[in-house]
Amino acid sequence: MQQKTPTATEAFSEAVRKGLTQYPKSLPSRFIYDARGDALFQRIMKMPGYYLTRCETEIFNRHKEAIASRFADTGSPFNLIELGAGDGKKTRLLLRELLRLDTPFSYMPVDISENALSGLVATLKQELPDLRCSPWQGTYFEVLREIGRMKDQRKVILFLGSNIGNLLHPQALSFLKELRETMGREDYLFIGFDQKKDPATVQAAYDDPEGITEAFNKNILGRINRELGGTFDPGKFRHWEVYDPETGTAKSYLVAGEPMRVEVRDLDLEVEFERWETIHTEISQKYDDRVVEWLAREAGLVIDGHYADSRGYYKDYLFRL
Ligand code: AVI
Repeated sequence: MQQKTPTATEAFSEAVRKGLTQYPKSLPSRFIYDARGDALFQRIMKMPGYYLTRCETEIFNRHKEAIASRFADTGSPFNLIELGAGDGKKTRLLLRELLRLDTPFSYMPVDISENALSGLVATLKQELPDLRCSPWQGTYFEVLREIGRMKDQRKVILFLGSNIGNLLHPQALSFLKELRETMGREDYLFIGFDQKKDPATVQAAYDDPEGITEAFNKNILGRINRELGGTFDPGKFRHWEVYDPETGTAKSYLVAGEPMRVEVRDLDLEVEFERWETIHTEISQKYDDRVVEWLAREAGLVIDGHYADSRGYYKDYLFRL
C-alpha cells in the first residue's frame, strides 16, 4: 500500500507536538520558513556578518567558466536541477555562462515555496529569455522520487548555500545516499559546504547586533501562534547561538527567560517551561575537506573537484559516482 504524504499542516503539527513534549525540547529548522521566515532569511543574506552568500557568489564569479564547462563536459544535453532554488540569484551567474556554451540544457529549479518559484520564473524570463526552464514545486522527498524516474536523462544536481549544513551528519548522509541512487555515470552533484574558520567569524554570522537572526529564529514561535493557535510570547525567549570549533557545529537555541505555560490550542497541547529551559531550533554545520571526503565515501560518491573563495571560507564540491 502506498503511504499518504502528510499535508504541510499535518507535518508541522506532528513536529511541534513531538518537539515540545520531549526533553530537551527542539523544533526542526525547516519550519522557520514561511513568508516571514523567507523574508527574514533574505535580510540575513544581506547582513555584513553573514558571509556565506557573498562567498558563494564570489566562487561563481571567479570560477563560473570552469564550473560551467565541467557541467557540460560530456557534450550531451542535461537537466540542471537546483534543490531549494529560492531567488536563484547566484545560480544566474552559472546559467548565463552555460547559455554561452553549445551544450543544450534545461534548468529545473525546485522549491517548496510556490511564491519563490513564480518570482524566480518571472525574473528568468526577463533576464535570460533563451533559457529553458521547468520549475517544480515540492519537498526534497517528492522531488527525489521524480528525479529517480529521470534515469535516461543526464543530470547535474545543485544544492547550494550550505543548506546541507542544516542537517545532522546522519541526515546529510542519508540525503546524499538518496541523491546517489538517482545518479548515473555521467551525472554530477554540486554542493556548497561552509568551511570551519575563526570561531568568532562563525559566531558573528549567527548572532547579529541588529537582531535579524533572533527574529528569524523566533519566527518558529510566531508560526506556531499563527498557524496552530499557539500562545507563545517570543519576547520572553532569548536567541542563543553556540559554535563548537571542534565539531564545526553552530547550534541555535531559544531560551526561556522565565517559567511559563504555553498553549497550542489546535493541538490541544499545554507546554510548561522552566526558567532557562531551551528549545533547540537549528544546526548550521561547518566542514573541512576531511569531513566532506568522509561524507562522500560513506555515500558512495567521489569528489571530482572543488572551488573555493579567496579566503577559503566556503567551498563548492563537485561529486560523481
Ligand atoms: C539556510 N541555511 C544554510 C542558513 C544557515 O546558515 O544555516 C540558515 C540560517 N540560520 C541562521 N542564519 C541563517
